[in-house]
Order: sequence, then structure tokens, then C-alpha cells
Amino acid sequence: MRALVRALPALLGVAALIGTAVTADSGARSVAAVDGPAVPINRATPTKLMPLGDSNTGGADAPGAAYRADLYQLLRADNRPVDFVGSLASGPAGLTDRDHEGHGGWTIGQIQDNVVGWLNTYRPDVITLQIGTNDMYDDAGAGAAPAKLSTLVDTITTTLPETRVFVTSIPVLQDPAHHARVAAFNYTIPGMVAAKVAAGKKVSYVDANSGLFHPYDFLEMWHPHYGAASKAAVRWYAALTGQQVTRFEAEQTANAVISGAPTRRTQITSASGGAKVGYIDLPESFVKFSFEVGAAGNYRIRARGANGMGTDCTHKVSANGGPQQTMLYKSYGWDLLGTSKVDLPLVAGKNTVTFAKGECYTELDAIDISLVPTA
Ligand SMILES: [Ca+2]
Repeated sequence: MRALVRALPALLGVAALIGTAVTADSGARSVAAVDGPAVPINRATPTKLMPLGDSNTGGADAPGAAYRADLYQLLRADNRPVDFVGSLASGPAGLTDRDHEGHGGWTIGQIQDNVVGWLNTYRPDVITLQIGTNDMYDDAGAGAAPAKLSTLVDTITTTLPETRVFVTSIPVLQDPAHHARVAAFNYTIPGMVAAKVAAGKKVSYVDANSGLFHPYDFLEMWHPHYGAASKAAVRWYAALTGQQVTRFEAEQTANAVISGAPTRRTQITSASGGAKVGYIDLPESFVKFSFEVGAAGNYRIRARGANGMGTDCTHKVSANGGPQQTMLYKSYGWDLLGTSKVDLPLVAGKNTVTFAKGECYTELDAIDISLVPTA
């Protein structure tokens, strides 16, 4: 399938990683293979989602949310009626629904020993399952992990046969021995999921992590930073909604030009790509993205921004020099990023989308672009 959004020739950085590896298409095909709506989390159906796994679901990095904060905000930006469920709760101000089952340090076996009780208590419609990192400490644990994951998926689908289970790869680890174990484990997951689908189970594979992280994206060996996890959140969102989404980092010179002193790039681990653009302070300050889309249409532009002003602030956003729309950012703090959105018409081929200073001040981290969702 032709990509709807692609970077200009010089822009094949993060955009290429996400644009080529996001599993929106494969996720939708997997879902279509079983009964039920093609879009698991659609705008019409209240949906209970259980984020299930270890600390890379619960969140080891402040503010303790992993991919959940950005996934929830992306879903809510579409007005999707999603309710996160689980026995634990953690996360930043921007995550207003903090429930989850992301248990720090837990192995597949520990989740197995407890999952039936959680399923019967919370009755989720959708599960995002990321587990196995804590089985990668040694060869024996890693060798047993694929069979344990398969058993866990069977336990879930036997307990709640109508629940849609999305199983992902786990992040690479910054050590050769651990990396080799992770790679071997990840390699088995698509085939395991395909066997479940063939058996009529409502299971899908999501590659939420492969090829996504750089060494600077990690808090330490085991945990991608909060900002890095936002890149995985985009892939989860794509799989759960059927949307093909492309991320452009605001701080990457190949994606966007910045203008109006003192506007400049700043590094911070809560930002996607490890950096954002700040000091968009003057009336003439702006960040101007350039990219291509395959077809004309109405596109949803989601902005990951940081507002520490204690009140709502805005950017004025326009496409191709057209009318400005207001991107409104809640105040969660300069270190905590929130997702906002506007819809803008784009033309086939090259487009520019410009973020100009609006009311008070917001820093800009990244934008996520897709067609305006219809389901
Ligand atoms: Ca960024």
C-alpha cells in the first residue's frame, strides 16, 4: 500500500522509521480476519482497554506512564470513548485515566499467575500486551519465554474469548547478550500470533518497538524514556484505530525550519527524539514543517507540546499559508508533554504546516499526521 504521508527525500529519519514500520495496515488485516468491527477502538463504541505487562507498560521513568499517556491522549483527541482499566494507577497530569496492569519487574510467568483474576474483575474489550523483558536476564529464561507467552495468550483468550488481544515485540536492550535474547524472542511472536488467528482467536501482532529506539532513548538498559515511549504509543494507536500515522520531530532540521529569535532547540528526555523546540516567544516566531502526502484531503495534525504556564496556551497553525487554526495546549508543565490536535486540508504532494506563536507559550516536540479518522 502506498504511504499516505511521507517525508521529503532528505527527511528519511524518524519519519521513515515510523512510516514504514507502523503496523496500521497489518493490524487492520489481522483484526479483519476475525469477527467484530474492523477498528477495535472506534468513535462509536465505548471500549475498555487493559494495558498489560511490566514496567514498560506501567512506566519506570518519571512521570510513570510508558506508552500509556500518549496512547490515551491520541485516542481521546479523536473523541474515542476509551476507558483504561486495571488494578494499578500511575501517570502524569496529561493522563487523566491512569488505570493499568503494568507490573514493574514481572516476568511472563508472574503475569500468567495473576491474569485470570484481573480479566474477570475488569472485563476488558481490548488488551495491549507487552511482556517478556524480565525473562531476558539469562538464556534459560529467554529460551522458555516464547512458550510462556503462547500459554499466556491462550489463557487470556480462553477466559475472555471476545476480547481483542494485541501482542507486541519488546524493546531492544543496550547490551549484546541481552539484545540477542530479545531479538530471538521477538522473532517468534508474529508466528505465534498467526497460529492463534488461524485457530480463530482474536489476537493481533503489533510491532510497537522494533527499530524505534536509539541509545539516548533509554533511561538505562531496560527502559525507554517517557519521550521515547511516545514513539511506541503512535504504533499502538495506529494498530488500534487503523490509522496510518507519521511522526515528524520538530527539532530535526530536515523536518522543519524554526525562525524568530530566541526560538531554539532544547534537549530533554521527556521529548520524543530527546529534544523539542522552545522559546517560540515573539510574534514572528514559528516552526514550519515541510512534508509530502500522497492524496489531497483533510488531515489530523496532532501536536506534542509542553506548556508550563499554569494556564491554557496556543499556537496558530496553518497549512500552506492558509487560514490559521488554534492549537490549544493544557498546562501540564515544561517537562510533561500533552497531545492536542487540529484538522487542516492538505494538497497532494508537498505541504507546509506552520506553528506560530499564539496565546502565552508552548514548546513543540513533534507532530503526528494522518487523514482525519472516519471510524
Ligand atoms: Ca522531538
